[in-house]
Amino acid sequence: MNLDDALALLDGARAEAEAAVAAAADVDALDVVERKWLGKNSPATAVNEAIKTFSADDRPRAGQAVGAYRSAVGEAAGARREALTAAAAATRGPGIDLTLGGHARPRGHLHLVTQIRRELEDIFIGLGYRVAEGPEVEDDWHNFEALNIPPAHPARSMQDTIYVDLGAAEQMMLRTHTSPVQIRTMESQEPPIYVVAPGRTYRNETLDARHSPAFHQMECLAVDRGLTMADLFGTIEAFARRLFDDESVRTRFRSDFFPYTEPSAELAVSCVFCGGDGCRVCSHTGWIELGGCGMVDPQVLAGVGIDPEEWQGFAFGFGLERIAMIRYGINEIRTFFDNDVRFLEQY
Ligand code: FA5
Repeated sequence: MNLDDALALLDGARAEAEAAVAAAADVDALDVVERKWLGKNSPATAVNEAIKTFSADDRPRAGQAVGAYRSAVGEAAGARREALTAAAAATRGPGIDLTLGGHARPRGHLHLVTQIRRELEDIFIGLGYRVAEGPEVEDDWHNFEALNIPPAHPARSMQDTIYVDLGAAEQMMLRTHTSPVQIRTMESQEPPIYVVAPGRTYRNETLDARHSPAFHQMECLAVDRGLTMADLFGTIEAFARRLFDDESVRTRFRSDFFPYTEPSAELAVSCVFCGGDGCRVCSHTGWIELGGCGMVDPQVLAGVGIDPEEWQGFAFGFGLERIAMIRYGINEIRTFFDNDVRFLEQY
């Protein structure tokens, strides 16, 4: 083979190869065409073999011709391969592309109030308490009367709620606090008693930043021999330090009134944001109110058949939303039940 033969061979081969590429009906057929026109037995290889017999002047021209042939046929095959693949994908429809990876389902988590409730339960269980429960729809005796709040008592007007009349004798209501669980526990078990009772409570309340008609409280009740206010104060201090994970948190008790405790106190903790110096969260007082507490009134003990000469008790109750608001600096109670995932997923 001389140079002219080689150029003629490549010219003819190129035309044939391009026609074969265009005629390839699928990718498999195209593979066969490519092997034939660009592979080991192709005209390009034959010319390459012959080049070494050419004169030094002819070799570069022959080499260039082989290069031009390879790139022309190679490009035509590449374009045809792309077109065939796209056409095949279009006829398959959207299909399943296993290389894309999956769509993970977003995982939820417990509501902030439930998290706080469980954390508090753990703290009190660590102190030797049991968790008690009571119904959200309560009767008059447990919600009011057994707690020294008879029908005309002014404390009732501060805790108005939804009442359900079940005939003349019976009136049920949505409980206004968790204190009725104190009564239910004392009615059903002998002292010594150490229980906490978390749960939902309801009041006829205008919704504002810190008050809601439905909220959560946690009640704590201890009945044992020889309990004093020192036990009450010590228990509250221990729980507040554990809850806020801060040994410097101080507790404050100010004289207050609840018909079922005597003496009674309002319970506050030093502001965990400013350490008691005063800031926006604590309205510049340095203190944040958590709830109420006191020594169980001897009359309440006697009312459920526990001898107040032998047994003494202390109790306290506080709001769970309030604790969460303090702990995380949340200033709007509505956010707890708006159920906006953008808020809830932060905690
Ligand atoms: C009581 O409910 C008493 N039963 C507490 C108690 C228990 C006193 C045992 C003595 C012995 P008070 O009404 O202050 O007290 O409510 C206690 C806490 O519940 C408040 O400090 C607040 O944190 C929360 N709370 C009360 N009303 C609402 C409301 N409408 N929305 C949100 N939280 C509330």
